[in-house]
Amino acid sequence: MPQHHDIVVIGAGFAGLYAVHKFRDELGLSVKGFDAAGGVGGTWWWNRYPGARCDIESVHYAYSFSDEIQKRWTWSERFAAQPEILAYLEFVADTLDLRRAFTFGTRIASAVWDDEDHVWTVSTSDGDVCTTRFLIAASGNLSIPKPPDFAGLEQFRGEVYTTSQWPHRPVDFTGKRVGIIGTGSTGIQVIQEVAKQAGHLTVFQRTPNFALPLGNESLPEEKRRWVADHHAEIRAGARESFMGIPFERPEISGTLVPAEARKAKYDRLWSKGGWPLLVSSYADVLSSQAVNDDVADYVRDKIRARVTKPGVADLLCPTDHPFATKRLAFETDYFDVFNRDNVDLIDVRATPVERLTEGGIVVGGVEYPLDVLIFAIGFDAATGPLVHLGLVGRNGATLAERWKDGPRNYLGIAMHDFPNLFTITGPTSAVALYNNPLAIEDHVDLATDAVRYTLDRGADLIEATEEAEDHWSRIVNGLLGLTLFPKAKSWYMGANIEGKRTGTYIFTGSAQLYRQMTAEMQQVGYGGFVVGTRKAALPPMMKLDPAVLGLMGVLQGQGTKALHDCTVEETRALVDSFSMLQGDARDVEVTATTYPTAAGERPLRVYRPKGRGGLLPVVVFCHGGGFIAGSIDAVDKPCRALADDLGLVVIAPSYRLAPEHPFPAATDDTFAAVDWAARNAARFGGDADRLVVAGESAGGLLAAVAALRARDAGGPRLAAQILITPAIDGAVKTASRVEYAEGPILSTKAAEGMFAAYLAGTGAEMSPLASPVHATSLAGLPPCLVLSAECDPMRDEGEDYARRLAGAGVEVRSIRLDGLIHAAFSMAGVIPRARDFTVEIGAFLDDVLGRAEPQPTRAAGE
Ligand code: NA7
Repeated sequence: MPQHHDIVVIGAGFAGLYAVHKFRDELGLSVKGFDAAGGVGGTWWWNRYPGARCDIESVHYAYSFSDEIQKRWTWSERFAAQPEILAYLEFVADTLDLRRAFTFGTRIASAVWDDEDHVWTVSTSDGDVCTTRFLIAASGNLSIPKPPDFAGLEQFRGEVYTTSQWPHRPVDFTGKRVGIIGTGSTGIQVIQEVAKQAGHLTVFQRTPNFALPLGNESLPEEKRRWVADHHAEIRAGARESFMGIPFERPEISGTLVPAEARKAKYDRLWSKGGWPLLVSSYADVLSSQAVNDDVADYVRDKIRARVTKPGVADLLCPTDHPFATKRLAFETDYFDVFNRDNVDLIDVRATPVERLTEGGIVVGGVEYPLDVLIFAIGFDAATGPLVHLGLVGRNGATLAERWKDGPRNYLGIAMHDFPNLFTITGPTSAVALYNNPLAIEDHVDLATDAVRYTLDRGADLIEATEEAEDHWSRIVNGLLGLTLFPKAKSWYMGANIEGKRTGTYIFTGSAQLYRQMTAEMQQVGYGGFVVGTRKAALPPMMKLDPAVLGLMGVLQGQGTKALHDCTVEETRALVDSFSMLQGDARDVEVTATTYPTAAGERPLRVYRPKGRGGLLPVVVFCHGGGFIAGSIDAVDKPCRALADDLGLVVIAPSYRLAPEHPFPAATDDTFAAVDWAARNAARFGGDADRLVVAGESAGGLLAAVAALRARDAGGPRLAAQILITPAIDGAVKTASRVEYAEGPILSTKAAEGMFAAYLAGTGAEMSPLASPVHATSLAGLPPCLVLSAECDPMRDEGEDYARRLAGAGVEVRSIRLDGLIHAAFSMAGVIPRARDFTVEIGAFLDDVLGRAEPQPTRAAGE
């Protein structure tokens, strides 16, 4: 009988070591580990090449789970070199007595799922077989080297080294002619070192990379101790940051920042060394081509300033991919190396390597004689390490087959048909853009909790559903599509390996967002998994449009306060700041004027598309902001777009806000604006016979009330009403107010607080002017379009109101937009599907007004 374990862990790097500790020492399960290496350390056991060093600061590139370990270990440099990181992992393994769980020097040959007994049968390269209930693949992301496939490789008589399989003895390059292929992070590190020793170094470069100064320094003894003693303080907030390191927060966008201010910021961040230029500059550096170009130009200027050999500087300047869309590299004297007489740079993009000979490399018919050849050509990243495990799931499923079009899984950690398997830092999980030790802890914690959850329920099986995989694929693909990453041929995209399918291999939302999604999945009882025979419904966030998730990630990265925690002033500032999310302002005619209210004249803007003759329909648009915030400034761009897209005269009134001006100030003002529009539309080429009242959110309620008031006052005559994600009834309890109680963006608590501020002390709760649901009858109201968003706490009340209108004989169209959220309508700059609102409004107006204006097309991908 093969030996049986509760848990088999594959890999003894950061992930495998922590996994053994968690499952064995915390859950008390029987755990067996395997690693092909001769000891612990994973990546840091294998990658022993000269110059191998981590580019995350030492204090952050470490476990966080044990205060004792952090305090007992001190780091000698700001960025630790490979021997020190390996020593750290050996120290951790000894401290926690982890080595005894492992068999080293042993590869996993296969792991086959038994669907009757619900166990995995694991076979090793030694021919040993064991069974396990749960399988933990802690096999890393960058552990399968890309094989060199150069013609004539076997003929080369010199020494050949691969950086990730470096010998355990020192390699001496003194006086030798060395060639290096590969200028990624690894190549850049090794080139810096070898150039100083080799007789001559030839670098064969296919793609120049963006490399930033590392800013390494050795830490004096007292600083080392101080860092160890203060690690908790130093790392505080790490998990709430984009990358798992508490860097300075970026500004939300670089697009509106003047050039001098941008340059000053880049200078400051550059001088810090490491990642800040990317992560602390602008949140849209990886999504806005213009912002990215700006940073890229800055880096290229820095490279040109360093490299003195004519022509070489140009060759070293990356131009074929946006900044940071290939993994950023970090350097100390990489660019200076090319000023040395013993270093040559050969461009193998213009003329690829032809072949190897006995004595060198031939490029473009020229032979470069070499004694030593070093390959730094990268890895079959993300999927490679898992595909190589020989996993066979239910009904003979293999990953090679399943993933031939790119990886497919749930949260990057689990797969349908591969039950009881957890892939730590698996493809599409938050890892490539996240501080790996923290990613690993997060994923191992999740796997441990999943196993505990399963066993606590007396179950022996946990498995992701196909539906969950579908949603996860939609999300990670959508998130990737919002970025510039697809513009690079990188391992992030699976594009570095010939024949590998290019696609979504990484999670490009922030690590913080990923953590929120996994936490929600746990909160709803392993939503998207089958545990035993029980299938739990998908977590609400899984339904969100990817662009909404991307926005959430950006707002989290800004440290944006939840609306319900904001003061009135903070709410106003936040709502105004959302205008940053609205994209470019359309070029339309804008007239700023005023309209009379009971409290005097108030500002109002009229928008009219350019170049359109004749009378146009008129839409009075009431902005949102929960009665306490919002302004005609904040809604300027959506009004311009409405006018331009749909050929409308759009009139946006400012109205008095609570709490300074509670009910009925806002409804009185907006109704006065409708009246003004009816009387003044013609001045702006508007057709008063085609007058429509519209509004978003609180503005939706004001629009609905204005329609009611117009009916009861006998005018103005309205042709239609358009309610966009309207907040209709302050007091109502609906399912959507429970399901989306936390938002995104608008929480139920925030909405209730805003409505309470509007009605404060007026006792108007049951007044039809506070909410039209209190009207005795809704009959006789103009045709109504209600646009609701699936993931909006206000969704149901808008849809319920549409049903009530229909019940009263009003012509109603009610459309729910899947995956969208409250306020999405006015976030077109970051949520492409915001355009769906405009499309629906255009179609509705066509029908009720009998117009035939050109319509915008739907957002791409819809
Ligand atoms: P990378 O980043 O994949 O870099 C590999 C380098 O090797 C890159 O410059 C490649 O050029 C080059 N390469 C690969 N194949 C060839 C061929 N056939 N001819 C010429 N040049 C070639 O791997 P690294 O090891 O540097 O870094 C991996 C990760 O380790 C890094 O991202 C960090 O997370 C740590 P290409 O760009 O494909 O033109």
